[in-house]
Amino acid sequence: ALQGGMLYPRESPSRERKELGGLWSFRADFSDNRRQGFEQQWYKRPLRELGPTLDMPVPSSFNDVTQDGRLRGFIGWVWYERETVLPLRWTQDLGTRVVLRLGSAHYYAIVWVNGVHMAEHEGGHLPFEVDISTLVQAGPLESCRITIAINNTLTPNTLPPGTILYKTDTSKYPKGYFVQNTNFDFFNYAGLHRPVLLYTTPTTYIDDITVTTGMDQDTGLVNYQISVQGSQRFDLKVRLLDAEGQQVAEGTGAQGQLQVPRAHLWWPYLMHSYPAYLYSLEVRLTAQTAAGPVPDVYTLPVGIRTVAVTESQFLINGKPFYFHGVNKHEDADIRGKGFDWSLLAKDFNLLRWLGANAFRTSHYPYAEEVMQLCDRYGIVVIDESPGVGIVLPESYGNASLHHHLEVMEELVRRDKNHPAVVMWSVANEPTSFLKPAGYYFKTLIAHTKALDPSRPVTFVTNANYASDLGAPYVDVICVNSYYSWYHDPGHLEVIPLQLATQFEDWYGAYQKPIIQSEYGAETIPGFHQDPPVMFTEEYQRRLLEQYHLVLDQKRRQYVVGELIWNFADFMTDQSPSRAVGNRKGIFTRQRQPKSAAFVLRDRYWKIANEST
Ligand code: BDP
Repeated sequence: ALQGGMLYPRESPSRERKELGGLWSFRADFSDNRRQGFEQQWYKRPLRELGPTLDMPVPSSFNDVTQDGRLRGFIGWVWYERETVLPLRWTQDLGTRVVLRLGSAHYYAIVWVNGVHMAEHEGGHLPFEVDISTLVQAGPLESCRITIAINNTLTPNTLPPGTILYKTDTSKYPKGYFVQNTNFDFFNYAGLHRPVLLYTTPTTYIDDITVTTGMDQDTGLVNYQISVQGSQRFDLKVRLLDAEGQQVAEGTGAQGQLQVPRAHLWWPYLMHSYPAYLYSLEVRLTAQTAAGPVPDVYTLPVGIRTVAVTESQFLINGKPFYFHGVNKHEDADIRGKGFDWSLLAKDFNLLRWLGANAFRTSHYPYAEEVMQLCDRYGIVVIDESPGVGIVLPESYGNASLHHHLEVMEELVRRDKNHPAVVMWSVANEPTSFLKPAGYYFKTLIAHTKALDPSRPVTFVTNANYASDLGAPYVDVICVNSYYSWYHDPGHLEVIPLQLATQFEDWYGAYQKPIIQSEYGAETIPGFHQDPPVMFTEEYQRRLLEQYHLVLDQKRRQYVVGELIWNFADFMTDQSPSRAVGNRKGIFTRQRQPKSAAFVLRDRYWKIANEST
């Protein structure tokens, strides 16, 4: 089990934060064994003293920032470094705890501060942090140098898995030549993708908060559990404030239940005239120290809502909810998977324009700032782990399973308090028909449910309903299909029969609600032809419309959602079947609409208006 909480670093009267965004020094280790950085101990001295460095923006992927093609496809260790000046009150006040936090580092990261090894973390999509107080307060230091080495290599035991293929035919490849293979199509961008920051807390501090909510008639129930680190001598007070800042309930102690008469519920976008209502849970800790009482304050947004699944429905606050939305990627020009506020704001404006009420975080956890906006706008989330491309038999072994369980622990720890998150997805399109997949998914799903009994769990399948060994354990069936694209390319007329059969087969076998979790067609904007042919805007529209015919029948029965593949075009590995990336977006990579976006917009608003 994991040590400690992973509360998002928020400012408060007892907490400060200092962002370390901007230009960092950077060097990729191009040596043959990629280990020169370790042999020469690049963390011991400023990076620039040991050779040339580049200016690298953080947060960003490093791949598309320079004109160097070798760096774009680089596999191995890259090194980031920056110095920062520390406020005196952080280094001289021994009652202050100073924490270095990385929103994500893809894929494996090692962190040094002033040459001292501080932390290592595996996994490219979840935060980690390290307490650096002792180091910066011994001295005390006025500044410190942060060095981060990151390796983007994927192996059969990483998540996502990948394989390094050595090309040994010396008549074709130079000595030592290798390539990274993956079983997913998106580009394996790497680097410091999310904010890096320092923040402080008092030495006795609020370490974690877990909130679950319920309803009893019109009384909202907010169950809370707080964990405190540091000393054992403290008091805890909690207050729940409404959106106007008025106190509506209060409590004391590390756990309890707050009752909110006539509570405003957190409703999804377009399902209510006042969607996404958020309360604030203000947690106030007072530690009793020799020097007197020392406070720590943390305020958590709370949405009161319930989630339940029946044989044929997905219920939010007891009402049937239909997911009409998208699958996304964290992907854009230049920055790759780097977090960017402008992009985030644009994407949410597009989602609302579209009338989308949901998305899946295909195929890895997104930045915490994304999840916060979902809470605020009422965009419902299927929160997916990086379990994409679990295809090889080796990837079902104990080492892989062990790591996958830990990733689910990290994901639930990070995202458990978001009202927008209504379901966990442990994987996308695994070879769930392979023999070891049964045990693997049974264990993984049971573990996730034990971590969070309040939400349903699924994984996304493209296997045959009759041979899928993971499907018996999910709460909702999520199916991807590409009729008239990968199957029967060009034959739009087969979609109604094939799609209806798909739904009837799955429902017949499991009697569980179904989400069409992917469907779509590759489209180059500006390509037009009628009658439609593949890759034109007309073909994408027509394919969607054929799917919608069947979805309209089945959504009145047991189909509870449809998520288009994909929100926007995104970069992929180079291959003969991809013309500068995957073009199944209804928006271009620059977030401009293709014709299909208007089809979906009409449809989503129509569905939303029917249900209110
Ligand atoms: C699906 C995958 C998705 C791909 C898509 C495609 O889940 O990640 O991008 O196919 O090929 O199978 O467009």
